[in-house]
Amino acid sequence: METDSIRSQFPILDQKVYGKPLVYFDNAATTQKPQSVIDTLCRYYQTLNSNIHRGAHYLAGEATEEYEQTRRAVQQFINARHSHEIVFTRGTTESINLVAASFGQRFLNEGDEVVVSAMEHHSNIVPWQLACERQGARLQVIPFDDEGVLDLEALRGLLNEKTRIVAVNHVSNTLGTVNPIRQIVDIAHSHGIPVLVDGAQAISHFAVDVQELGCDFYCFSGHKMYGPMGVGVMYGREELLEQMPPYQGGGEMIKDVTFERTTYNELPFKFEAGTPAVGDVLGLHSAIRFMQQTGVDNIARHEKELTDYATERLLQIEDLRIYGRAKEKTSVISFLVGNAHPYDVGTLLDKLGIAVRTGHHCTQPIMDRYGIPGTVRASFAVYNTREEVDTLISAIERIAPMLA
Ligand code: C6P
Repeated sequence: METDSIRSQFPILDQKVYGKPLVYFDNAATTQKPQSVIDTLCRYYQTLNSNIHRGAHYLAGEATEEYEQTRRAVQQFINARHSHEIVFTRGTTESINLVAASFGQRFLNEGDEVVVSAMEHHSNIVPWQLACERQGARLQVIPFDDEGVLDLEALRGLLNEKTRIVAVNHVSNTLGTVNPIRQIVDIAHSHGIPVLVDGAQAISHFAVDVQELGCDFYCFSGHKMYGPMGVGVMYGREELLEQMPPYQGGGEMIKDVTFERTTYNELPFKFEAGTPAVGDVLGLHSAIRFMQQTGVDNIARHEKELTDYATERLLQIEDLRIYGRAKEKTSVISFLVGNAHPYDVGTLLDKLGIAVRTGHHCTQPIMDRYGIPGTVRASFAVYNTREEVDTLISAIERIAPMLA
């Protein structure tokens, strides 16, 4: 894989900030977009813009066709059994809220339990807390060890006849840990309990096969996989989606409306109320094409090499600690240097042209687990290079004494 030819597809990378070449290491927050995705958005608004599924005219027909083609592309990309198991949302957050609200309404009752892990993003905690509050259910939490590995024995101990669902991330956005989803699914399914996977940080890093994982729901965002903001996916198994009530009411999700009674549309439309982000959905199709053309396995290999290299070099810096040392991890490195506040490190790195994220990364329970206020987080994508890692290392070596 030629990193130069990949980088040349991302116009935003070719610029200076504060007079320094941009080193973009905030890919877990959002990835940059290749020209092909940007072109698709322009083409949609220049030649295709119209509302889908309803117009009797040419543009509406073409836009609908491309929208539904994207659904089939997503189905193939994650190997779902049916395209109607793919529901378009605004992103991971909306996907999880949809499941928590709808599944919660249908299956959660007083005294029931929902299991999440201690390394979840707030998006996979708060929607479940809201659902539990509404239904009188309780949240149970799977702990993780110092390295950032989930305690599966504890999970086994938490499951009982009151547990209705297990909701865990595939990859932690703070620790980088890749969780053993197949194993978690086997444990939960042996009790007849469904599993939701937050795939926000997995989908751009390695191949995801929902049938192989065996999960019941899989949620992700387009903007973290080289696609546009404003579009995401909720994959759900047909059998469960059929039993769940609509999340939002409005146009498109109905079959018949009278003041006495409304009947709902079939899957997936039952869960897609109102006008969707058609252009962004088409942009997601281009992002999938970009990943397939680059090769998902090539992306995984490149990012692993970069992460191993960066980890090794970072650990050579005096008094630098990495949070998240699981054997199975993706290209996220959270760290602290000496007693420097992460925000100060991030601000100084920014002035040197290096974009990282600092803070709790919407995972406050992880920070509480380690007793720290936050971390500095560098996260890599397919277009990042060893030279950029070297720039980061020299920058930290330069600023660490200033902050000691
Ligand atoms: N994490 C980060 O910098 P949305 O905002 O809906 O696209 O994704 C939410 C979300 C859910 N789960 C995980 C594991 C995530 O990492 C995120 C988003 C970003 O880490 C923004 S806080």
